[in-house]
Amino acid sequence: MSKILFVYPNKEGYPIIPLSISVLAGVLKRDGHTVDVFDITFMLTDRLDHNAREKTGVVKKVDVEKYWGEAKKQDIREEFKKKIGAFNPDLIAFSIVENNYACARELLKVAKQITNSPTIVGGIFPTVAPEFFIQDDNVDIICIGEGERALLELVHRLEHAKDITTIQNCIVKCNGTITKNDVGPFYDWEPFAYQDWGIFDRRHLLKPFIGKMWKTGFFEMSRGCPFDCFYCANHIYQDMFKSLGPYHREKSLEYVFREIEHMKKAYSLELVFFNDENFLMMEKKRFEAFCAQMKERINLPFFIQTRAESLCDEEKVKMLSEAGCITVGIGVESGSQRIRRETLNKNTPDHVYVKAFANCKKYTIRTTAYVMIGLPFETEDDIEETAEFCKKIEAQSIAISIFAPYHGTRLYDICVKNNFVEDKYYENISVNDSTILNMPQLSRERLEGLYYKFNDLVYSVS
Ligand code: B12
Repeated sequence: MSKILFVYPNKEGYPIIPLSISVLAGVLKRDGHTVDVFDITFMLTDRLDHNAREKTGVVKKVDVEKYWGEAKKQDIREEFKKKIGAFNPDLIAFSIVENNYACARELLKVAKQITNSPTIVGGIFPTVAPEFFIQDDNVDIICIGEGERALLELVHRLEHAKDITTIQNCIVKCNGTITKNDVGPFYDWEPFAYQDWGIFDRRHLLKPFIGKMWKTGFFEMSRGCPFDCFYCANHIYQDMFKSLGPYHREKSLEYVFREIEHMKKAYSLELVFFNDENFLMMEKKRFEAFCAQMKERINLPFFIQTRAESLCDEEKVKMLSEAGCITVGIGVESGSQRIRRETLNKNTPDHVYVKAFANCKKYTIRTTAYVMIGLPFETEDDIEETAEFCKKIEAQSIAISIFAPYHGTRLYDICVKNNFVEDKYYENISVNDSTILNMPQLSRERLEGLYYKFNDLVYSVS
């Protein structure tokens, strides 16, 4: 049996157990392997992400230091060396989103300096931009798309000293040659495996919400999204995997509830968060069964994220509320219909948002409007329109972000074409309170001002 060390280069420091690692670790453990994680979350002095959330009013102020502990600066490279020395892994596995890539790159260097263990990278950034990793001598294998089958196969072949160059979903560098394999079938959650939270610091489970900390667990009921919004990387997935069937797939409800029941008991959960990109995109029968079982088997408050279109049916919203849903996150993105249609390719009309938010209000489900500002071609007037729109729909809270052009999105190409950014990797891609875009119609200073003022614009009485 093998020892696999995951690396979570969570440089923004917001405590969260990433589903990617917890799912992969669970699958490996079920197969009898030993798994651990090197997680930098609590080694940082700056909780960039949380601080921005508090400052913009996304979360109410809570004494997070009391629960997450005083942030103590640690030498991350040294800690990583110690971890590798103590665990002596057979494989080092990095999970990478674009804004933690710079940190991952440094740690990949450290890994190669002190061990001969192979390194594998996976996650959204290696999937949409494998070229960065093909060039990096510290990376041996790149996983494209889902990792469950690929990792199990790789670990098995390494263990039995078999050829690793032909594993589906993998780009493998071996003796100076690079082998790019095709993508294999989607993972179908079979056989059943629990996520593994045991390898993570328990402080990750504490989430601030309405002024208190809640023991929160993250779960998935489905994967994938069929839409083609220009700020999202989904179209790449749809394209890359189109030979395999529809990218959006659902996990069996029995498996979903078996896992939540187990985790609720093991970790005394108080709140459940569903990670699904568009939660309510399911057939009526499944939805009804979900609501009934959520109440009977779990009986905990829960959060979902879904498109406004799926909240227009009043009966459905009522059932959702009765099942225990206390907050719905809805992607409003921009209050300007022109920006939504032309820049974001999200053509949801205003009246759909109005109806969706009104339905939630009627059945006392708290609403969070996800909003982006600093979008390509956006003007100050558009941002004011967004604030007005949030007021109109009576969003109870606003999660505001400054737009970042991630690789793999159509907006990335649009930004490069219009010289708003260069075609390269920006280490500060997600800086919370600023932008990497250089746009003639909206200065950085003005944008930052609007970012911190946004909640006041919406909630101040005029
Ligand atoms: C839910 C979600 C969140 C949740 C995460 C909650 C949690 N506990 O995980 C929250 C809201 C916290 C969040 C935060 C952020 N998110 Co987010 N998020 C998503 C979303 C909608 C689903 C992700 C998910 O859970 N998928 C299910 C899991 C099982 O799949 P997975 O993560 O892809 O992992 C699989 C494979 O990628 C692969 N894999 C992953 N790692 C590894 C490692 C190895 C070694 C191997 C072999 C394979 C492998 O195997 C896994 C299992 O099959 C995606 C959209 C999407 N299509 O992915 C965006 C997405 C991942 N997020 C995105 C972004 C930008 C962010 C933030 C940076 C935003 C911000 N500035 O705060 C942060 C970063 C947080 C972090 N530290 O990683 C972007 C990433 C863009 C990019 N190119 O990097 C995405 C793709 C959305 C988009 N705009 O297109 N996010």
